[in-house]
Amino acid sequence: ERKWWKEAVAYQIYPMSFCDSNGDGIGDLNGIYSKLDYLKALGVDIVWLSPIYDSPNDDNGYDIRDYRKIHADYGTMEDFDRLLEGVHARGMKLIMDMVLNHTSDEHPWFQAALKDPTSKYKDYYIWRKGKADGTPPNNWQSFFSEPAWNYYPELDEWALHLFSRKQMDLNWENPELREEVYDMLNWWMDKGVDGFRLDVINLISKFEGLPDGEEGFITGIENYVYGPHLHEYLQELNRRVFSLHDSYTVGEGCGLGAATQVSMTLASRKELNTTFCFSHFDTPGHSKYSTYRYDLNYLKDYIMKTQGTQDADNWLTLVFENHDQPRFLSKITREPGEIEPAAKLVALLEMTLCGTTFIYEGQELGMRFVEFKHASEFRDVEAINMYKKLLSEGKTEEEAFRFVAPGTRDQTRAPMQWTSDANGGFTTGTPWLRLNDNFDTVNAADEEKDPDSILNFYRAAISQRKQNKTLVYGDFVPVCPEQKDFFGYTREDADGKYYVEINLSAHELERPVEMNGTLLLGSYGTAEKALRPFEANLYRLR
Ligand code: GLO
Repeated sequence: ERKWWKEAVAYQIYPMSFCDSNGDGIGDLNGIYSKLDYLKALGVDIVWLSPIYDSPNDDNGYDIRDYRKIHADYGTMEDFDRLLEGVHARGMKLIMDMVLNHTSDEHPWFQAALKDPTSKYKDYYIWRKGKADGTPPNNWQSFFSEPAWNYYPELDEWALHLFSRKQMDLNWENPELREEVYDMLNWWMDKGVDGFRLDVINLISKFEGLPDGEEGFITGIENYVYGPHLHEYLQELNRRVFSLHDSYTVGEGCGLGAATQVSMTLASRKELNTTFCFSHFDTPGHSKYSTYRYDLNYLKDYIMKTQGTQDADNWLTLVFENHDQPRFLSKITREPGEIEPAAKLVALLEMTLCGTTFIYEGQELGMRFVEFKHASEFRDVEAINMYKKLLSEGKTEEEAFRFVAPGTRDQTRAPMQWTSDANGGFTTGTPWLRLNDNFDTVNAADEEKDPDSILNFYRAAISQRKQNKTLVYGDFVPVCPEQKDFFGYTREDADGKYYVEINLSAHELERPVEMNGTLLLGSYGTAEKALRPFEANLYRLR
């Protein structure tokens, strides 16, 4: 069944880093408003805003203090309403990032719980007595290099936090809490937003008794990554909120493989429309902290497996970059001559496969890894905690810095590069996080003027996807799938047949097969006898 969100190109904005309109060094809603025409010209259909709610910003807004208030750094509710209108006036949709697994410890619910343990709000969170020896209730570790429990002497109890010590996990077993959440989500939907990106939504159900976990990278994770009530809660969310509106939902499935994620998105189950899968972000044996050359043959395998799971009942997402991961482009190559074709390769792939496609701000410009100079430049709580932990384990400052720098989430949170002016045109003030030094050559203004730029290639690839719905809905059939370093496939339905050929390597490659078609878009402009490094071409066959 065809749906607007299946055909959509979504664009993730990290508001802090997108565009600053008032010179305080922090991006804001009016800054986003001023770039709506840029987004429209790119071909964006859905704008996704990372959290813009009132928050002490321990985790840059993923720690919400008030779900119904705009963070003062970003503007006011009036600014938000104007932005939403501006998005809709351009025929685009807006989805909100929603953090439902936890709130800030400064949220009034948590504060009420602390003040009065008999209040109903106490049970909105997850409290336990410590062990007899004074240690936490279990051995769980948070995602941010700390134990997952805070001790509150006033209650003589511990409260669970899977992320930072200021992000307190909500108790989804409490029906009153769930009611508050549905009310709040419906309030945003009634305002006119078009859906939600749901942060770590698969973590909301924890196993009964919160048993000790097996010691590992994140000790305890098996006790909540796919909890016993997850499907029940998602169905309730769908029944009480999503299905009441023409909405689109994308859930973040943290620590889940592609196969498990499908269980949350089958249309017949009425839970979420789509989820993100990140298992292709790094090749096996590597993490976001490794600096290595990503082998695109691995990506090809991943795509062949996942595109196959597409059927009438399930829909995928295509995503290569977000605010939690280093730039994908820089994993493929850091060789100056290869960067442009590699960026175009990713663009062509994304716009010719099945799935709702996501672009992360700056991806369309070929923004790349940031050469951090010192740990004092890190702003991300995950990176800072990890750095401190490494020091406490005996690493030198230099060693700890070298380890964290390539993987810190600050990598993709570095401000947008709009122009070659001071601070890349992001702000007239002092940016909250350093920019990449290369904004004098990599920036939107210059790329707009250059017909061969990465930006204009993204525009062209998106425009092909919009003109030819076969690229969205057609059958995916691999061509010469055994051929190493080569990725070929056709997309076909009653309306047409298209062919994509890609050289996955940095060397020249003989075509394993010649197809007779019209070149619609090529990363080198025209096609030649052999495929050049990372060359990617799209043809119409009929
Ligand atoms: C990824 C999120 C991340 C948040 C975390 C806590 O896992 O997108 O940025 O820090 O979920 O809310």
